[in-house]
Amino acid sequence: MGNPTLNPGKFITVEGGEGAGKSTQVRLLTEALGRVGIDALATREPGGSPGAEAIRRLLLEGDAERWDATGETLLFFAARRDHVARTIQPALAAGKWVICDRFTDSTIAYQGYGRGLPLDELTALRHFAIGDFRPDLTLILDLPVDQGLARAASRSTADRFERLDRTFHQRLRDGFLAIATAEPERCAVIDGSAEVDAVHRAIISAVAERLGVGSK
Ligand code: Z5A
Repeated sequence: MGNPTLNPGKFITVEGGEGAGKSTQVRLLTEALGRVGIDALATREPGGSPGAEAIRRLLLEGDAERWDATGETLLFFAARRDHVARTIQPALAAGKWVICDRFTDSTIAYQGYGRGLPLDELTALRHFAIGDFRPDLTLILDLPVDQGLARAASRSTADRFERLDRTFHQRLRDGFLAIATAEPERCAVIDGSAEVDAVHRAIISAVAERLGVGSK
């Protein structure tokens, strides 16, 4: 799979723990890009293509222990490969920007830092599944674990992942911040604890600074 820098479009991923506000901010960013004349596609993981949406149902439904960490990881990468090949790369090649709610950093954070799989093996699996394909920019929405869990709890019934314990969610937060520290050129950490509009403004600033576009 090719590198996104060879595509005319840009690939932006939005990451973070439970209730970080990713879906909200993906929608707002996509709308803001549209107002400055950028054709942007919002998508999500797991999912984003018919095959990956079918795998999403396998992943999110059922008991917390339905899959072990390795089986779960293979399903996430199978879904991701389909999503990249059938949705993301064709959109980028057509000149669209793609804004994705979660991507490979979620696997590193959840299955690596959270569930304890070796990070080097996840990196090898990433290469097997999607080669060198990477986001142009990753926005990591960071906020205290309790605040995120409170938001997620007020919104819906818990899925398999939200039923995991608080220490798991703290490892996730630490994992996302470690990813950002390791790859500062690709990642921008955004304060996700602020009001929706303030988070959106911080995201627009990061996109403008890193990718050179503004908003109206
Ligand atoms: N997963 C994995 O383990 N490995 C992987 O590789 C991948 C995923 C790709 C996908 O679930 C699960 O799969 C996920 C990780 C795992 N675990 N869980 N759960 P999902 O797609 O169903 O859900 P999610 O991605 O986890 O979404 P979320 O965390 O539940 O929500 P969010 O998208 O970050 O936030 P939101 O829906 O925009 O907002 C949540 C609520 O907070 C909602 O009521 C908003 O109105 C409110 N909100 C949003 N922003 C704010 C602010 N700024 N202030 C106050 N309230 C706010």
